[in-house]
Amino acid sequence: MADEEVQEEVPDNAATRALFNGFDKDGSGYLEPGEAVAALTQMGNKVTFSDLDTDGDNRISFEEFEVHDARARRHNRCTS
Ligand SMILES: [Ca+2]
Repeated sequence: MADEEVQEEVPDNAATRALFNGFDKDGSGYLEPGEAVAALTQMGNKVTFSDLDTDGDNRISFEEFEVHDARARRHNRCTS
């Protein structure tokens, strides 16, 4: 039987983390270019891989993804 885990306060970025993990098919913690295609498509192709890959290492870290996602959320709030 699993120990009951203490539920810490859910961080604000939990939804972003879940989204990121959904795209990170191999669980590497990064979105490789092939995985990022699905993410970019879902974002409506308004951004390119290089828009997200701000440090140019050819993969999207959660931090890079989160920055963009936060920006997209702000944008959605403004336009809805
Ligand atoms: Ca990167």
